[in-house]
Amino acid sequence: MKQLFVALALMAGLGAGFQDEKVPGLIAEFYSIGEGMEDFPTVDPERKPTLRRLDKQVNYESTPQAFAGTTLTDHFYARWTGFLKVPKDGKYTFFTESDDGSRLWIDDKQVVDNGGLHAMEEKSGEIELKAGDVPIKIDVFENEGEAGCKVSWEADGLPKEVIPEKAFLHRKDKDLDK
Ligand SMILES: [Ca+2]
Ligand SMILES: [Ca+2]
Repeated sequence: MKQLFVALALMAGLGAGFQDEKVPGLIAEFYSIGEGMEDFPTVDPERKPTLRRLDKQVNYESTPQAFAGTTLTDHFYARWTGFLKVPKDGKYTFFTESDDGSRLWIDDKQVVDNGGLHAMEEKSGEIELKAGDVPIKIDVFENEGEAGCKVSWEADGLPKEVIPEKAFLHRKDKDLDK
């Protein structure tokens, strides 16, 4: 009996270890919505994404064709989740430039609101951050026409740039990280 407990405790420990480990990239989830939208759709949390993959950054120029290596052209929703590596304490400005609407959250606080129907358009927001890893979420929806999404940051001593690959992490995923 004691051996069984030890085995279970070990398995639980290993499971947690795998999940806790952070590795480069963001988890990207794409949903085909199948009808026109004027703002962010509500996606059933139980619904499986049309496509789930890892993305190194969010840096997609506007295109009238399929978006970012997917087969989705119109009427879709995409979400990127993971962690942002904040290099040092300070005030950060985040920017999303998107077609159509996009939003950005840090640690469940919405920092950028760039919603609604529009061509490539940039909006920004500011937040005070401490050095370390903070949860980040970005989402975008595409109604019709062109679609694109680029996410940048800027801070004291950090000129505005598309957030680089090295700043994104996600918790190791059993399907995406083998
Ligand atoms: Ca389109
Ligand atoms: Ca569009």
